Amino acid sequence: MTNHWVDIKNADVILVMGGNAAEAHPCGFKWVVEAKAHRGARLIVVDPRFNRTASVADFYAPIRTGTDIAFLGGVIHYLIENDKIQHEYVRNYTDFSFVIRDDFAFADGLYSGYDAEARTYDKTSWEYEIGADGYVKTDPTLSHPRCVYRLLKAHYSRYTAEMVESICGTPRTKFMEVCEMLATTSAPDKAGTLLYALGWTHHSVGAQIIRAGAMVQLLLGNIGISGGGVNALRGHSNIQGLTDLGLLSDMLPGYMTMPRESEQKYEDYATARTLEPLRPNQLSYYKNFPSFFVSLMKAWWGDAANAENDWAYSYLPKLDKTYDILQAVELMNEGKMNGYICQGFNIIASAPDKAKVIAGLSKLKWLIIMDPLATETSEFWKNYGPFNDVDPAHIQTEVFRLPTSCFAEENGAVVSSSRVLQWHWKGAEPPGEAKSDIDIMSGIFSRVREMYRTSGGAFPDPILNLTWPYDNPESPRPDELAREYNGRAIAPVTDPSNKEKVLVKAGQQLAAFSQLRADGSTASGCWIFCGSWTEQGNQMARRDNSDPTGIGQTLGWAWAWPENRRVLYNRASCDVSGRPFDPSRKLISWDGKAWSGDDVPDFKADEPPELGMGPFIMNPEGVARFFARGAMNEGPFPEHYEPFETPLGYNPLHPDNPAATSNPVARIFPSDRKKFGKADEFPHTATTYRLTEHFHFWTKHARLNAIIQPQQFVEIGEDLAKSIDVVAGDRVKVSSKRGHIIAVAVVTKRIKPLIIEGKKVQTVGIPLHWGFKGLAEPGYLTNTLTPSVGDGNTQTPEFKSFLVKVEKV
Ligand SMILES: Nc1nc2c(c(=O)[nH]1)N[C@H]1C(S)=C(S)[C@@H](COP(=O)(O)OP(=O)(O)OC[C@H]3O[C@@H](n4cnc5c(=O)[nH]c(N)nc54)[C@H](O)[C@@H]3O)O[C@H]1N2
Ligand SMILES: Nc1nc2c(c(=O)[nH]1)N[C@H]1C(S)=C(S)[C@@H](COP(=O)(O)OP(=O)(O)OC[C@H]3O[C@@H](n4cnc5c(=O)[nH]c(N)nc54)[C@H](O)[C@@H]3O)O[C@H]1N2
Ligand SMILES: [Mo]
Repeated sequence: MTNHWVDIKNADVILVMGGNAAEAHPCGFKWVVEAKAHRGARLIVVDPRFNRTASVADFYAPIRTGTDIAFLGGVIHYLIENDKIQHEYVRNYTDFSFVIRDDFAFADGLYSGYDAEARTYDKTSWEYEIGADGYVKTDPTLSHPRCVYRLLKAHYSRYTAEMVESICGTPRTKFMEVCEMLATTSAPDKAGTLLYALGWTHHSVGAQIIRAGAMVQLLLGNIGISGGGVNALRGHSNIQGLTDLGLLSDMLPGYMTMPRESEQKYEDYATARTLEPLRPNQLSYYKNFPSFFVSLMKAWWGDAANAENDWAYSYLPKLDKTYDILQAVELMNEGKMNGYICQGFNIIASAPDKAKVIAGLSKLKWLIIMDPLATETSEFWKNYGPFNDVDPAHIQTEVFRLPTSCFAEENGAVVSSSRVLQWHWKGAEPPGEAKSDIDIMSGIFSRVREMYRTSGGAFPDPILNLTWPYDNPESPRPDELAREYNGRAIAPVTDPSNKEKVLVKAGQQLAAFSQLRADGSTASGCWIFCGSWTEQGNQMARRDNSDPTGIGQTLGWAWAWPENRRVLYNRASCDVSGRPFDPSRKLISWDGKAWSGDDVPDFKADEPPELGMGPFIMNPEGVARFFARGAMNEGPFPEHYEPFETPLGYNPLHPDNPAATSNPVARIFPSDRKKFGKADEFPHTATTYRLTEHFHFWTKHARLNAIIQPQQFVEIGEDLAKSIDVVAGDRVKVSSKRGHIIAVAVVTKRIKPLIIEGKKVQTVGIPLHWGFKGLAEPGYLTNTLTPSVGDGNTQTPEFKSFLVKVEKV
């Protein structure tokens, strides 16, 4: 979240799109209820189903799955055409006036530089024009034909309300009403927030949907302000912590990216990430990248990481490709992977195309399961009749089950969607032989290291030299790890402008990431967590809930990264001269000498506004981008592409170019290409989702949850039910190109057919919680049905839009 949970109560308009917050985030959703009750906020839901959030909304608009870019592109078009933009904001805080290179182009649904064979773009032309002074050229009059404003306006001119209706199936009048409500927040004293989750991410164009949402918020001046923001409501209770700590395979802690194969030299790696300002007097905070990176290497390898060996850069793997889940399953199937560790991961239940996952696991030599429960994955090799129809005689994979504890049986911190790190204390001892994940990983590590020590290996240095400074090496304590993430001074840390002045003594905990150094004098396991465990102790354990101005800025409650800041980009809540756009929702302001207020300024604390530094200090431009330059793989502006399984078979925006039907850069493995279904065989569009009563595949092991939601079902609309002669309670077979499930039909008014390009399209709703282990009635894994195709940027699977057929059984 750019903002935080409590701040939702400050919004005037709340758009829930691509998520079902009342169902999947019922505790956080109370702040939506607060906003409605105390501010008269209006809640809008745009969803293929009239879901539980819609049932308490002021306005609901239906949409076909996988078409949110068309909808949001239509909103952008509406805001520009009707002049409903926060002018002062976009003029000063975005790239509206920046001039783009003249070889940049968009035609037939593709941007300049496309390589159809490799399914990638050469992004060279997606860049600014640079002037003789080395800075981006701008045209503050916005009349230059290649300034970002003009390109943006031209790009979305095709996204008319008629086009939105035809692609999304959203009736034009409903679409217009959503636009009008959102547009009210373009006033400087109005705030609108955007809450999304998987209804946006689980698509082959997921990352671009989120960008489109962010662009709407920028036009409205809704980013950096209280009651605004682009707010990802995260999933598992500590999934935010997982990404923060770099547990995605292409990330290092603190969102530093892993080196690529082309970056064999440290210098190349660091230069590409150490960003110098692109406009005069901009901060470009990533110019400090080496401080973050070197401190990480010192935390990991201590004295073995030094200036002479480029901070042990050679120890880091250099990625030849992204090793995400789809890639892992593909490598298993190709016979290129020997073993796999599922730590808190029920892969046959949660990854797409179950048959492919089972085939992959069956080729492994070994599989380790670290989990408190006996998951489906741990018994993937057992025959469970129709629910898991495998032949154990043909599976030789050796499966090891290592029972773990749960968070309630451990001390530690959980990072919430608000970026708040909150410490908790164990409430019980783990049962039986269960051990914590830390103990299991430490046990494996110490044994592997011993084997390297005694028998050698191809490259023992990174293992043998790893810093392991814990009191009990077999069982590091959470507080020891937390202190290490924060970081400490190895040698005295001095003031750069006065080398005599010592800021932190050797051995002391650091107070903030501004104290990190690139000369090896500091160590920090995760630079964005710097400040969470200081010389003053554990900041995550703070429990002061005072809220001086009543807008929910409880800076004394736990600790938020970065630097205890609660609203990111909060400099943008003030006008150019440093006065809040809306004094009633003030976060910070310029008092003539410094920035201060009820949040930690996201800015250089003493930078006078008149010097013109932009509020988006992490960008070398200092402003926010409508034009994504090299960042996104599909192109600088989001464009609508159809889901890989499209009910239409073409892209209504580019009917004559098959290359632009679906995301031209989404990753598809050759073996998956033949596993896409077509609308003539599988006419209905399906989506998968969660229910409040269950948490994924684990609560079916808990008696009370199994009682309140005992049996697998699918939801279909009355119109579809009638056409296949099904009444509520009948059993139906839902098939896709990849397999089928059988479940009870819930016939509902909450899902209606949509008219897409003049054709009736039905939506089928499939909850995901069932499986063949646990106390609920055994069921099929929903992911028997879903396709294996990854988003063009994140490789997230297209779980939310695929084609099925429904029949009565
Ligand atoms: N009770 C409970 N709570 C949970 C979880 C759980 O299992 N149980 N899981 C947690 C996890 S890990 C996560 S990631 C979050 C997920 O939180 P959510 O994303 O809110 O959950 P979902 O139910 O997967 O999907 C949300 C909505 O997206 C809609 N949708 C589907 N396709 C589209 C589309 O193309 N466009 C739009 N606009 N909407 C679409 C669906 O109809 C559904 O209403 O929930 C977390 N909270
Ligand atoms: N079709 C479809 N597929 C989906 C989704 C969808 O919406 N539709 N949603 C996707 C999303 S957002 C997610 S997050 C994934 C979820 O996919 P998974 O993460 O694979 O699903 P969970 O059931 O949450 O599995 C987590 C496991 O962790 C175990 N666990 C709990 N606490 C601990 C612990 O402290 N240590 C260890 N080692 N294990 C623990 C639980 O017992 C459980 O078995 O599914 C994805 N798959
Ligand atoms: Mo999730």
